[in-house]
Amino acid sequence: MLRRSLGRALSFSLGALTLVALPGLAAAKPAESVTIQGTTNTLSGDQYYDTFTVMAGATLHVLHLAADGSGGRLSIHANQIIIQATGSIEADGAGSQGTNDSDGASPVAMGGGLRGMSMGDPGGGGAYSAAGGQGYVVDATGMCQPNAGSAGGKSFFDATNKMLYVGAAGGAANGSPPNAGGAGGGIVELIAAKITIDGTVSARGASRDAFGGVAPGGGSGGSIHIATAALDGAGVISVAGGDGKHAPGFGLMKCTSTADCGGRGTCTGGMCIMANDGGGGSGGVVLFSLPSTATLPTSLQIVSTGGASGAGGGATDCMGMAATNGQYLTETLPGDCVDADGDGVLSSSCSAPGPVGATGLMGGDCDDADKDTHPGAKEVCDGRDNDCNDAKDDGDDLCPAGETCSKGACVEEVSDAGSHGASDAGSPPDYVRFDGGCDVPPGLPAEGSAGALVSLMVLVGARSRRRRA
Ligand SMILES: [Ca+2]
Ligand SMILES: [Ca+2]
Ligand SMILES: [Ca+2]
Repeated sequence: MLRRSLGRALSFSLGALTLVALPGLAAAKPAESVTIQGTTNTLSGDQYYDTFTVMAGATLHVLHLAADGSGGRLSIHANQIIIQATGSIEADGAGSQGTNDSDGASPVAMGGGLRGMSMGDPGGGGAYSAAGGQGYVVDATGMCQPNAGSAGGKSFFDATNKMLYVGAAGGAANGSPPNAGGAGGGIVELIAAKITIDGTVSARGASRDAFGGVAPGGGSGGSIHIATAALDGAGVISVAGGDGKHAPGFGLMKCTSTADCGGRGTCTGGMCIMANDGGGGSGGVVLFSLPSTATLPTSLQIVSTGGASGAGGGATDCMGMAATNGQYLTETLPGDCVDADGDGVLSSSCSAPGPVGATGLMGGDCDDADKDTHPGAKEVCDGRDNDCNDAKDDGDDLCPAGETCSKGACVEEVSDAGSHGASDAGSPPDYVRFDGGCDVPPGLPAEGSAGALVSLMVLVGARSRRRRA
C-alpha cells in the first residue's frame, strides 16, 4: 500500500523497504547517475539517482513482496529517467503472492480471488481497481457458466484518495495436488522532472497454469505512478490483470450418464469430468501526475485490461469472458513541477527559483534527487553545489577549525607549506635569554630588554611568513 501526498515527501506504508545492490553496479550515492544493463537486475524500495537510464534490451525486476513486508514496490526518484526502447522495468506478479489451497492474498480484506469452494471448482481472480473475474465451469450441456463457488475478489481502489496498492492474488483451484493463484502486480513509481519511456514499464498480474485438471485465478494488475513535468516516449505502460487459465477437469465421481453428474460436467469414460476456467485478475491503476497544462503523449500505450478467463483453452473454454479493466487517472502536480527528493523545493528543471509560495514550495532545486541540496541548504565541503547558487564549496565555515576545503574534502591546514626542501625551522622559542654583556649605566633603560624585544619580533615575523607560505 502506498499513501500518497504529492507536493511534499511521498510516504509509503508498505512494510520495510529493501535495498538490493544492482549486480555489477557500485552502491550509488545520492544523486549519482546509474545505467541499467543486462536482464538480471533486481531492486526495490526508494532509490535516488541523478539520471537513471534503462538501456535497450535491459530489464530491471522489482523484488516480489515477501512475507516480512519487504519488496513489492520500487520508487525511482531522479532528475531524469530514461527507459530506452526494448528496455524495461517490471513488477509483474511482484505484489500479493498466491498461497496453496487458499484465497488469494490482498493488501485490503476481500480483495483476493476466492479459492474454489467445492472439489473441482476453479479459483476466482484477484481484484484491485475493479472486481476480480469469477471462475467458470462447463455444464452438462457443454455451455460455459459462471461458477458461484469461484468468486473473484472485491474492488478496493478509491479514485478519490488515489491510494495506490499492490495487486491482489488469485484464488487457488480446489483440487489436488495443492496449487496457488497468480500473484498481483507490484508498484512502480517514477518521479523526475523529465521522463522518457520508449521501453516498457509494467506491473501486471500473474497467471498460473492449471494443475491437476483444475485452474487457479489470475492476480490483479498493480500500480504505476508517473510524476513528471515533461513526459515523452513511445513505450508501453501496463497494469494488465493476469489470466485465469483453462483446465480440462478431472474425474469428480463415477457415472453412467451425464445425468449422474448433477450439472457438474459431463460423464466421460465413466467419470464426471468438468472442464473449468480460472477467473481473470482485474486491471490495475496507472496514475499520472503532470503539470496543469500537460497532456498525455498519444505515443504512449497504456494497457490496463482485465485478465481473461479460460485463456489458452481453445474451443471448450470461456474465451471472451474477462475480468474488468483497470483504469488510468491524471492529476495536477502542485506547482506544475516535481519535488522528487521530497525536500520541499521544486526541481530547477521546470521551475525558476522564487520566494516561498502559498504551498510552501519554491523552485530552483538544482539536484532534485538529493534532499540536502536546494536553495537555502547549508553549503558543505563535498565538491557539489549544495545551496544551488552555481558555486561549489563556496562560503566560509565549510570545515572544522584548523581545516580547509580542498577538492571536496576537508584537509588539515599545513603549518609549513614551504618548498625549500630543508628541515623545518622548529617552534619559536619560549623565551630569549641574554646573559653577560656590558653593564648598563644606572638610570638608562636596559639594552637587553630592547634587544630581546627586537629579536622576538624577528622570530615571530619569520614564523608568520612561514604560516602564510
Ligand atoms: Ca526537491
Ligand atoms: Ca553553492
Ligand atoms: Ca558543497
